[in-house]
Amino acid sequence: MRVTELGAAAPAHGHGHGSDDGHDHALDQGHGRVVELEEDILGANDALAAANRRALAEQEVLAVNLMSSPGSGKTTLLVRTLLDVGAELAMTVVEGDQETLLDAERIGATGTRVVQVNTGAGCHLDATMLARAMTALAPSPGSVMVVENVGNLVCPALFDLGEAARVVVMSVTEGADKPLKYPHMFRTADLVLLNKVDLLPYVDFDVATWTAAVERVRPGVEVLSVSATRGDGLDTWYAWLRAGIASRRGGTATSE
Ligand SMILES: Nc1nc2c(ncn2[C@@H]2O[C@H](COP(=O)(O)OP(=O)(O)OP(=O)(O)O)[C@@H](O)[C@H]2O)c(=O)[nH]1
Ligand SMILES: [Mg+2]
Repeated sequence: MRVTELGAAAPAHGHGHGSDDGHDHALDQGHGRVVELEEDILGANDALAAANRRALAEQEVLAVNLMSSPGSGKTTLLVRTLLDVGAELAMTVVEGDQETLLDAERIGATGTRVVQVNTGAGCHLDATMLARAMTALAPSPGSVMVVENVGNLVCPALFDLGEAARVVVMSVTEGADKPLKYPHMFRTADLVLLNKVDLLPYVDFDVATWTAAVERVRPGVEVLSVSATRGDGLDTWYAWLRAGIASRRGGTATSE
């Protein structure tokens, strides 16, 4: 059977993190003003993200942008992380969701300081939202601030928040082809976590195929297999966080 392929008519436009992506699905040659507006929005966001990045660097706060499709296990991983190393790393959390305080309540139950940002119809956090959350949270110098973005494998990738690192979570129930189908999310990742590996015996998910797909989209990126519920791989994830905050603190070792 022949498959007809229709690509985006106009080139995508850049945003922070040095990628070449944009909301190109809305663009075509008959919508020049839409292109301009989009560039304005992304340009304004990038300027604010740069200000956030400067402020976070000055305060020696490590900001980690945690992204995935809905339900991959971001909050579950965070809750477990906070219980295990939250005090050691002085962690705070910004929760992004379209509606509800549900995730913030799960985080708050661990005793961690958390701010919930509701985006309403919006599909991602942006740099303005993070700036407001940073003011409300006032993370302490030398701490780790994790930002759980809105569950969405597309839009959050396009908006730089001023984070120091991007962590993409994918779970084994989503299908090994997803890095190829949603490349923008993986293309700017600093770390990719494969979650729910406890379910591997029960799902049709080929880890080698998935790993090759990640490598094709983001060559050389660090990949970790984890189970937020069973605990697999979490020590390596915590070591990654410790190394990140140690370098942010100017190379001094963190307390164990
Ligand atoms: N078996 C298994 N289930 C998991 C694991 N991690 C998370 N889950 C389950 O997956 C479901 C979704 O987890 P959440 O942590 O809410 O996912 P999320 O990415 O925060 O979801 P959104 O915030 O809605 O995008 C819950 O039922 C979790 O218990 C895991 O490692 N193994
Ligand atoms: Mg969540």
